[in-house]
Amino acid sequence: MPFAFRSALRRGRRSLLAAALGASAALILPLAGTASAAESTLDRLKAQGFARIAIANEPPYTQITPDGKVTGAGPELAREVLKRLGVPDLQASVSEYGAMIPGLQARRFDLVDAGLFMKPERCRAVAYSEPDLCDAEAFAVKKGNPKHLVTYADLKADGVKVGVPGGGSEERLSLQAGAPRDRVIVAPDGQSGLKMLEDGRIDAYSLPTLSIRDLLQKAGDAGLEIVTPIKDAPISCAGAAFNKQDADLRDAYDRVLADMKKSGDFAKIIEPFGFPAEAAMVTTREQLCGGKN
Ligand code: 6CS
Repeated sequence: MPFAFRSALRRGRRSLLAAALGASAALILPLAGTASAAESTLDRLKAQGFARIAIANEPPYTQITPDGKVTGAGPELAREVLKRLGVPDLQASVSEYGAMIPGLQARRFDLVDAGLFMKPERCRAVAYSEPDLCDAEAFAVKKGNPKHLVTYADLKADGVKVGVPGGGSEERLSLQAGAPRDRVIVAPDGQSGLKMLEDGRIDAYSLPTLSIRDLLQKAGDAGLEIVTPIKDAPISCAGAAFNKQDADLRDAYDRVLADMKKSGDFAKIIEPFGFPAEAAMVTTREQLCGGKN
């Protein structure tokens, strides 16, 4: 092949290549552009300076104070871990427990740290951190517990009605124990649940022990009492929950959480809210999820 041609070819090939490269450069550029799409969620949170967190306003797990401050064991712990990861702030939105996982999947929130207990079906839907907040289940009942409700199985008894949070563990535990659907009543929040009990519309209101204790203490109604632990329900542990695609963020979160558990900072944050740090340190995500998460 004559030199000129070869060179032209080469030129041609080069221009082809350049064109291709150009094209591929053009390709690479958007890819590079999209590389930003691959920017990690942690990078995005650092850049925006805050993380969006879902809470249920169920003290001591999560609480919005009258002056609008977001607190409770979950947000205080998440705030400290995220701060150590370079994300200085949290922005909270109140959500029902049943809407938290769909909200994570739809990226309406960046994380949940509201005491969303680890259950295998939830572990299949989101990426959990290692355990943080552990608690038993409880009932609020009328003084003297007139219907002798001490287990979820007791809720099967004729005419017994129980109040539960929508999409929460207590709803699932009541139905799994055989309580008929039409006698498992969703209460939008703790105050409404107690009001339904006081008005005799339900015979028991079920939430975790620390939440029922907080509600009764604030209600100061001598006509109500707590039943805990509910013997046919496990001790449950929650963790911070993330979108399944944010395993990197979850892993980074876990590294800081592990350091804080070792240093005692974890206990310093959650124990003033009534949560035993030890309980979250003698179990693992794998055990609670019944396998890898
Ligand atoms: O994870 C749950 O479903 C439950 N956790 C808390 C802290 N409160 C109620 C809710 O049902």
